Amino acid sequence: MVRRLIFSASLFLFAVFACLTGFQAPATAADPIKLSYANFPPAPTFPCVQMERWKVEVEKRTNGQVLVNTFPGGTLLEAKGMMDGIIAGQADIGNICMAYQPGRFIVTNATSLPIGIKDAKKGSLALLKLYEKYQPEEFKDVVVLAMFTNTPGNIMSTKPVRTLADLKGMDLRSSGGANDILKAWGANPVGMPMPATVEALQKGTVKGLFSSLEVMKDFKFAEMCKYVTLTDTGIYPFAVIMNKAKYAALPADVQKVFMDLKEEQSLWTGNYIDELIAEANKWSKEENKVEFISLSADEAAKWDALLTPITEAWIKEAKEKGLPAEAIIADIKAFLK
Ligand code: DTR
Repeated sequence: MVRRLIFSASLFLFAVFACLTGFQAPATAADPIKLSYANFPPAPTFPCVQMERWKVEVEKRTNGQVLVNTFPGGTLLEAKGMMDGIIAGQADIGNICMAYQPGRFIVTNATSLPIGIKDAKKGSLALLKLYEKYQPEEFKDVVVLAMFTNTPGNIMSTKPVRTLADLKGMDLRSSGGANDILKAWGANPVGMPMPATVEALQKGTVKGLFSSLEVMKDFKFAEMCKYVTLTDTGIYPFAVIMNKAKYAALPADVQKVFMDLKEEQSLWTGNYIDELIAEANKWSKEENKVEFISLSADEAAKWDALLTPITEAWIKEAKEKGLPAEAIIADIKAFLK
């Protein structure tokens, strides 16, 4: 009787302790570690496809010790609140587009300057290497699980753009570093995250957008934008980040799975989007009769010349913030090789 009383009392005390301290019993196979993963664009788009691929790989490589619940379409956190939401623990893992907060991610956003990133595979690797070399302060409250870029930007529009004169004053949706590129060409950049673009195009608030061409298919922009002007410049950098305390609480073998996946996932995503572009272009041309416009050599030279001051301005600004700006640019170019 006394023993039973002592047993019940200890159980009660343990329950109180558990409630007060948030103590969690170690996960067993029957009781896996559950992680939430938030993403801002709709499920079929490439940032969410890479999220599902990561989930599958993690669940497989941890033998079911980890379960990842994915939340596409901004259902848990939306684009601009992603970074702070992950730091605050509103979701365990999240995917951010760094261009949506240009002042916050100065080092990694240097990859969005017009400095010759021509495909997402090389871009993604250069971005990840840049991050690892400089370990920018702005990531100190999270753990980076992957980094990748999209392919270079092109103009998708409802009216043809063949010359700088056609582009003058045209309202085009873009974000971050891409805004500077459009401004330099004389267009009027209208900043908003990608998911907001569908409505802006439908309402006519913008006459097109500047981004990677897979969105012609994934967001069905080809149904409204019947012209593509090939400019092939300016990528957007992305990062997959995890809440620091949640990561620290993971068993060492799970942490190893995550770290071993970092570069592989970054390259997988770069490769995936590179391949997606060919498919989207075919769909745009064949199913939606989109005209693809190549600039003449003379015209392209004029467009390129207008972009030189953008990198110079970034170097000046980054130096004022105490960053080794020239070394950052030189490193990105070296990592691309
Ligand atoms: N180009 C950036 C990023 C981007 C490119 N494709 C997608 C698809 C879904 C979300 C973001 C992006 C942008 O324009 O926002």
